[in-house]
Amino acid sequence: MRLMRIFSGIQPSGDAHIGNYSGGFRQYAATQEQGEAFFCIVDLHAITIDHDPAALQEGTLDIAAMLFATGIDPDRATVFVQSHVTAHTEATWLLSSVASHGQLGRMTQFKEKSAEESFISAALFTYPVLMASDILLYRTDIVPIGDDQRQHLELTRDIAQRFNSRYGETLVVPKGVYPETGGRVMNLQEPAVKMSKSRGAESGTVLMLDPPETIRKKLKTAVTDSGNEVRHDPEEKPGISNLIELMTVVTGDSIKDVESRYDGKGYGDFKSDVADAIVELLTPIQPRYHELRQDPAELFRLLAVGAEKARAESEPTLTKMYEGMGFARP
Ligand code: AQP
Repeated sequence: MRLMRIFSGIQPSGDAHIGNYSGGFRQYAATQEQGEAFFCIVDLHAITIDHDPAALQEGTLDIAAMLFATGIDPDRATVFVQSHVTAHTEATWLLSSVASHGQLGRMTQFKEKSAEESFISAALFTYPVLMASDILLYRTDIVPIGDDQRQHLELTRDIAQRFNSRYGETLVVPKGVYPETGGRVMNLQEPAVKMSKSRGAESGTVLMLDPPETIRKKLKTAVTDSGNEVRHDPEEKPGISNLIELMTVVTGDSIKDVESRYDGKGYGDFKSDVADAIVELLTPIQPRYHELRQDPAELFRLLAVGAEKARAESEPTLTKMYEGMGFARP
């Protein structure tokens, strides 16, 4: 019987934050237990907006170390770098022919990012097709991701279905897996803006490598709402609701548990407890990260093993795509 296939990607585009933990790292560690998992450091995605060439390699190793530090087992899951497996860029060209230009133009992330850039690259526009290739090449069943990627995952499903209906059953149509809470962690200073590596107030972005005192300060100064009641109501209380969700992400408790524990207690105590819970979560992760990160040769070795497995798994799908589309193969 075929094992369930899991695939997800993360960009080496800056310092990983607690939002990435919520939608990414913790879901990767959990889903690797469920089947054959592939986790990809999507460096080709990181060049869609202005990037610093000197930082790309370092950022790639940073993310590799963070993946292993947060619990990815290299003997169980395949961790690799996107640009090491050329099938991804090849498949992107093939799938571009079944991706709708109009649908790509409706992608919220494209609209938001292009509004901020002085130079809008064609790659920023076609990025979701590369993401579809990443996922579809591995015959993926489930994609653990944050809520911000929901629209791109729907596009991936549309692309797969269109390919299959034009060229015969070739691609597996994947499902997105989203966290029950913390699917979209917001910036602590701007509760209407998603916490992000490259955007939003730095003082409202909790980094995976922040020292405890920085985390405490960021939580203490987090924007809250009128009143003093710890209640989850994203419409009326976006600030406190975000902190409640963060608490559930780092402790595993439900929203109801958190609300009843803080019934009658007020924002001050709650914020300081959220900070403590985050510090407790990150305390074992940070030294593991630093140990792994100081040995780039070992990280490159693990990534080479991953790339070899990824090449072997993706090549047959690419071949089937070429054949289905009628190419004369060598
Ligand atoms: N705020 C968030 N809440 C929950 N999940 C999030 N993710 C990102 N931000 C949040 C999830 O993390 C995984 C890896 O993200 P990514 O680096 O590939 O993509 P991104 O969405 O572009 O992340 P950033 O941090 O916002 O980066 P920049 O600023 O470079 O665009 C994905 O599963 C994502 O959903």
